[in-house]
Amino acid sequence: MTDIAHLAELVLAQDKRALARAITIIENGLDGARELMARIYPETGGAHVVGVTGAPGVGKSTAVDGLAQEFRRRGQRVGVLAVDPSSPFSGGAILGDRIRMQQGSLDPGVFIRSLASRGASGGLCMCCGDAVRLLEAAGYGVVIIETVGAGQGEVEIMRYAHTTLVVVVPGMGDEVQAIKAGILEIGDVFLVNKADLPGVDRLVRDLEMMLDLKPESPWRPPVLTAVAREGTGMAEATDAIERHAAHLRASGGLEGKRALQAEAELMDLVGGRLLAAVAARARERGAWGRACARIAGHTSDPYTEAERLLRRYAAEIAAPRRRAPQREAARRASAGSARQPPGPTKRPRGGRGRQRP
Ligand SMILES: Nc1nc2c(ncn2[C@@H]2O[C@H](COP(=O)(O)OP(=O)(O)OP(=O)(O)O)[C@@H](O)[C@H]2O)c(=O)[nH]1
Ligand SMILES: [Mg+2]
Repeated sequence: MTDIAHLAELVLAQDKRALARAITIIENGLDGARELMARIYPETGGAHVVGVTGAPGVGKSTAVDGLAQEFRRRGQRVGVLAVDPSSPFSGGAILGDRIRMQQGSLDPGVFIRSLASRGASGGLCMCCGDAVRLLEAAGYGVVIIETVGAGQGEVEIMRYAHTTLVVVVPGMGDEVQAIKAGILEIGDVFLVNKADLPGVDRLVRDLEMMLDLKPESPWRPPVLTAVAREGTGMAEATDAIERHAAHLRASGGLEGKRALQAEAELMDLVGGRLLAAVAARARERGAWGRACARIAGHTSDPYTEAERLLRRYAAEIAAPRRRAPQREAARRASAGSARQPPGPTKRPRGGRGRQRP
């Protein structure tokens, strides 16, 4: 048995240390990451994934701790992922989170892990999705992802969530911030935290009013209040998450979300690899540089150049083995003499033969 196969078995056997090691492997894109995911994949898809987002300092970690404890009381095993999409140097903040959430982490039914944000665009999100799957494989029925509301990264991470809980606090101009950051669009449940501070009623009213303006839908996001630091409001928030999960199951929304997620992931993977392969080949032959020069020199436009590169190299990538020996033979034959290679070489489908782009 390979080391990865053994590791996958340990993860499935709910071994926490193996789980931590497995997440490190996928987080850093180490050898074996793909094999690991392939091995555990059949055992994934079982968790309800809750995304918790909101501006810095609104009490997300405190609330996540409270929610995790509440889900534990209800017999669930809970996995928590803390992701900071905005900064690759989030060690300090994450460490703070670890300490704050320690109460939860002493419980063997809770697994807490921070995911560093690094790598090229898309890398982080694949890693987040894979971390969720590892937690599912290890039998966590609820996975909570905490992420700072920081725009694009947050929205991408939220594509893994089935229920998105948006945390807001009074007195931060959140009313306006809320609309700006587009949280009204992503929130399935709104939690007005720090309800011990003034301005709570007003914020709740404003949020309700903004929700009234949205087109009617079968799920009306509830607006709840909490004092997460004291643990109040956590049971109600957990109720709301469970109600939303039941709504998704009953309405077929869960399948819809899964399909969208699969689509987005496949797009990322195919798109990323296709780009890498086309760019590598085109660079190797100088075509990439020539295309860039033509665009920069205004003798051609980016659309034309992109189309040209795709026609030439995507077709070649699609069927490299079938054509390669033929072309090699033709090249050898023509290298020895001034003669044209015998007969036309088969042209790539949709491409323009041997013309150099
Ligand atoms: N007054 C009050 N303070 C709270 C409440 N909940 C959390 N806090 C405090 O708010 C501060 C931030 O809490 P966190 O849970 O770390 O907030 P966060 O949103 O996770 O912060 P980042 O992850 O850094 O964005 C801490 O000092 C908490 O003690 C609350 O209900 N009332
Ligand atoms: Mg936090």
